Amino acid sequence: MTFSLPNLPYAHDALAPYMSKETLEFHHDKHHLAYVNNGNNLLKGSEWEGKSLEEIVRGSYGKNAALFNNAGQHYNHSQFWKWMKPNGGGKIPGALEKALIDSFGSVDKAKEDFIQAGATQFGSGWGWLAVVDGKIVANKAPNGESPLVHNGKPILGVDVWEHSYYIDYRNRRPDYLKAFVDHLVNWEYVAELYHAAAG
Ligand code: MN3
Repeated sequence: MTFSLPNLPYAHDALAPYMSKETLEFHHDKHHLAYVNNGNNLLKGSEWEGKSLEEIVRGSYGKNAALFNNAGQHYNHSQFWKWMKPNGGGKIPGALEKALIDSFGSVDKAKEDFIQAGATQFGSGWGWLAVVDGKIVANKAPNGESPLVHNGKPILGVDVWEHSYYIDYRNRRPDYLKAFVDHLVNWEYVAELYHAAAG
């Protein structure tokens, strides 16, 4: 397969004021496109040509850093656009809510641990909720890494590279993370991934 840039599932201005049109124009139209183009160039003639995106991400990790960085970021961003929606952050579907309570003690604690993971990722990277051994865990990873390469199944991720929030929040990464959780997360999509991951 070759990588292609997915369309945003909403208009560029649909997530304002929590994520601006300008941020999405740079982040989706330029940053994500660069990962797609660089990834396609690096994929050509490699042993991963013709594999699925997840196979490429897992296979290139630790073996081909340049390909991994671009394929990993293509995977992360393709999901990231779907992890958000206009008027997001509302009610969490029942079965996912129960799973969050079982894993963290409460929904508030799950949100707090997710925000904390993103806030404490030093430098560029992502904050994650992932299913590991049937439980949901919060963690963080640098650069283009994700739970996919750490024996987990990602169900929610937030980009904490500065390009994701600096236009709208400047250096206030914790404010961005709180707005992401309170106003942007598409919990229905997270629930869909949770059910697929938990079987
Ligand atoms: Mn990004």
